[in-house]
Amino acid sequence: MSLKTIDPKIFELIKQEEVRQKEVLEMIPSENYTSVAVMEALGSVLTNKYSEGYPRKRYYQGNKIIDSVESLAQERAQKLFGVPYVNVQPYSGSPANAEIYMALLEPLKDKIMGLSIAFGGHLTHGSAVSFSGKYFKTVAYELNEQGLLDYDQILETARAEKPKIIVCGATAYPRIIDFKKFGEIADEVGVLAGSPTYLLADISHIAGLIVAGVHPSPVPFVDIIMTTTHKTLRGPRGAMIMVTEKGLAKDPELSDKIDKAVFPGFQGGPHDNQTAAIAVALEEASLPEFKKYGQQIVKNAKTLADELVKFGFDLISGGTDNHLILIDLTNKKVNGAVGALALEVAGIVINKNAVPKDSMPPFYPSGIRLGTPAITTRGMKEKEMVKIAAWINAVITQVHGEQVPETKEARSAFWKIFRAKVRENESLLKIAGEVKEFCSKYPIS
Ligand code: DSN
Repeated sequence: MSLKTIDPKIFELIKQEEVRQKEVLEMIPSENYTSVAVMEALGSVLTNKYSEGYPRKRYYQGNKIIDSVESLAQERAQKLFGVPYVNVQPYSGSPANAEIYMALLEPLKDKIMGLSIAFGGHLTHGSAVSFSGKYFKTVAYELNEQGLLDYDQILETARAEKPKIIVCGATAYPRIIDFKKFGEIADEVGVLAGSPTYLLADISHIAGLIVAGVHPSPVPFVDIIMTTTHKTLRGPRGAMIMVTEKGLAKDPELSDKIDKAVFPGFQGGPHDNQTAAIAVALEEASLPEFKKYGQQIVKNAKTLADELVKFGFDLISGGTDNHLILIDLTNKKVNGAVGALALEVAGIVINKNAVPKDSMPPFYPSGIRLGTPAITTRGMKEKEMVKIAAWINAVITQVHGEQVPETKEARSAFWKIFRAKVRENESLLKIAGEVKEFCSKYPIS
């Protein structure tokens, strides 16, 4: 029986979401539109199968075909990234990072060093509210006054703290990451500590850019790489853990340790439909068009950044090298949550985000984060970015002065009133109409 017949409510909600995705500018930098081919694999009969274990070593029968699917995904990832080993089973990025820590660290004893979440790191890079900060010792590094990674400070902290694992990678860092420098830091600290210091590159945001050759690859310099598969890589939700030649030279058992941590350490049966969809996305990413796509993502982000700067927006680090722009709205007298909601009302979907040294709480941060992967997938180019920047400026101008109060009680009262008011703002609704008309020219295939 079809979805429409068995569950018209869910059918209708999916249709509504499809329309929403078509009619707005999706500019959350971690989101993208997967291809129909990826979704076909994801919605296939492979979802029916259990396949605990790995190719040719399964704990369930009937896995001959699944073995081929998983091996194909592994081979494609190995070739695309140039690594000797890939585990394609992690359900998503957070479990994948947990699995890496489980493989290499002793809980409550060993230390993770990662970029502070307040400066653009991910929750799983050692934040106190995630398992990474609860079950392991942690030390964080920060960005400098210019909003850039400060490799001297990172080296100094690493020397003093001797972490067992250093994480390089971020969810809100708009600049090139110097993996070579991170590699030198990890190697030096390993010598000082007298045991390996592993370097993990979390490339979730930039994997597609690396494949396209528009961001340097971490492969020669790091030991382990984790990436989600659904951001610039444009696959389904999922993740992969890769082991490099350097990592294997440091620890010949590294891939075995990772495999054991993924299954049976952390997960049960892999989601074979997800694995197949990852394989499809990797195939797509190996095509020449994908290089052009990656180049265009960056060109678009740079154009958008330049235009926003012209309107007086305060971009962290002054601009971007990748797909992502982080803006501190303080000089515009607009809170990040206010700006994000106003933009949503106007059909521009971005996310509120903390900025370095933010004095506001995470639900009402001072900034917004936006990116170009999804709108580039729709075929938008530099001239469209100019138009989008003008809309963003018009929206933020509309909510100028809408600051979030300092106390918790006043904040809730303010938010309730603002939320109702902004949804009826005629100027924003007019922009939403223009955005909808504009988006109709860029179909999602
Ligand atoms: N939630 C992802 C992001 O938006 O960057 C990271 O997990």
